Amino acid sequence: MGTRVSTAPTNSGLTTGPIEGSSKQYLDVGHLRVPVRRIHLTNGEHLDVYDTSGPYTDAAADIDVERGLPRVRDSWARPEPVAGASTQLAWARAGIVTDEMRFIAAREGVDEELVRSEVAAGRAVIPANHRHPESEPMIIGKRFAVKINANIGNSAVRSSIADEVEKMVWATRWGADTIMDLSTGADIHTTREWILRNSPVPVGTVPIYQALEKVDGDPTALTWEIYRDTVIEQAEQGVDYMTVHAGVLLRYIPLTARRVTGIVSRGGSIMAAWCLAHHRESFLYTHFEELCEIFRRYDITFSLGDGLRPGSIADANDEAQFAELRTLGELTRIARSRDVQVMIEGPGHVPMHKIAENVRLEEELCDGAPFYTLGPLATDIAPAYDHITSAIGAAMIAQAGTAMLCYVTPKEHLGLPNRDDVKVGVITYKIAAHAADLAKGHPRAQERDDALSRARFEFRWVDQFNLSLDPDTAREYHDETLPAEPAKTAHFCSMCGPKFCSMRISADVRAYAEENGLATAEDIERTMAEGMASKSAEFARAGKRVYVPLEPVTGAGDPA
Ligand code: IRN
Ligand code: FE2
Repeated sequence: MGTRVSTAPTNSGLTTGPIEGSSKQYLDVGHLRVPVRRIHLTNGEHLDVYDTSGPYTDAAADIDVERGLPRVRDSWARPEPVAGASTQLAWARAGIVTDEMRFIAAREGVDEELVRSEVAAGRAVIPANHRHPESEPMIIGKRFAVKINANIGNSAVRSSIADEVEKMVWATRWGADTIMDLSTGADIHTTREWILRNSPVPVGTVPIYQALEKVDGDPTALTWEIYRDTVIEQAEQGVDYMTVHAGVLLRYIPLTARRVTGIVSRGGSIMAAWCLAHHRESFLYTHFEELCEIFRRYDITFSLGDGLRPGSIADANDEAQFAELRTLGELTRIARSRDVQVMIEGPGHVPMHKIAENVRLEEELCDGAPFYTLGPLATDIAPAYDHITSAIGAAMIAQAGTAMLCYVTPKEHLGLPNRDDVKVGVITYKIAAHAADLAKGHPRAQERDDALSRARFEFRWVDQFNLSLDPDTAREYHDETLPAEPAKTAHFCSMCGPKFCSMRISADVRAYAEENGLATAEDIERTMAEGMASKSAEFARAGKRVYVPLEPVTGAGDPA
């Protein structure tokens, strides 16, 4: 096992090198090089999967954090502005297929025209600031693979800048489609600069957080001018999408008074404090058109914030939440009329029976703009397991049409996530997103399930590990009880032991059927039944123990 590199940071402090069993490949699409992760199987086959990890998993890449990633998009064609707008939305509406759209079509395995028409209709967005040429374009929309976002960033207890870059590299290694830098505290500008110059995925921010730093944490001291200048500062650096809590209106704030958990959104609470202190309408709302002009110049995508999202099961789907959503719909129309791309942020904490209503209303009120939700947590009773409580809601809401899921880590509500928490959060959300892709019939989703199932049925253990979302942990769990190399080809694992492996019994049944020339479905069924009956008799004879004592693996092949 000398090839295990995926968890070892290199000298630069970054985790580089291929994921176990995979190599980085590029598909040549005209002058575009579209990355895929090729998983190599022991039977000579391979499977190419969507790859978010950028050059970091390319064994041949020469990574230098100080220099940043190659500015790939700089050499791509930039179409002429359409009526003054150089945005993917403007181009899509004018019938132009951009290089970004072409790249995305190849990545997703869909037609270019689907990409263009969904962007033109506002049902999908491509967050790609002109000033972030290092990024590999991706699309967020319900007709495409469900995406996940990982939040990184320090709070008052700060880590070093290199640590923040490593968090981004680490999150995208495991499959984060975008990352949001939610840093607060010192060095916010420099941290973001390093992340952007080294990020192969779109980067999002919440500019109100930095604006608040500039007024020493006093929300009432915020002004439109301070906020605007912060947005421009971040736009110049290349931030691809920004959360703007412009739907928190003065008159909605009283609607939260009787809630169990009030306003839980950071940005929402900052804006509510400002509105109440000045008794004026939010400057984000009153200056929204000016904001659109800035966003249009760089092609920044709005992520209209859910400042009034429910923070508990009790508050789900209440008046405050849906009043804000209606305003987000109004703002969506304003942004789109200026050729600015928009997605809509959603909850939060919602019990399962109230999830579908969220998607239905969002699509109706916001004219089909992509929905981007934070979970939602399907119950409040499991702190320390909120990656799971939220992945339940996330899978359901994604199946119902949500385009991107903001991950939740096991530390949610408890503390700042560490490296392991980030990985667990990302993998958990990949599961939710992929489960939804399968349910929605995304063209390529099932390929990987089928490949893994075949490997499992044929006892190709190494292939089973490598096809999984987290090969390292799968291998580690297997090796905990059967560490010897021959166990990697054994026709059982320690869960059922050699005698009671159902996969092996069915393989035996198939072999028996073949040898005896039994070919019809009925024959096979009868043979299966006989096989099962004989195994059941064997089970009874053996003393009806479900857990059999472990037997040491003695040699290669089938030891039983
Ligand atoms: C996603 C959906 N709803 C909220 N989010 C994310 O939560 C958003 O994208 C950003 O990362 C974070 C903003 O949190 P506050 O400021 O709304 O608490
Ligand atoms: Fe919460």
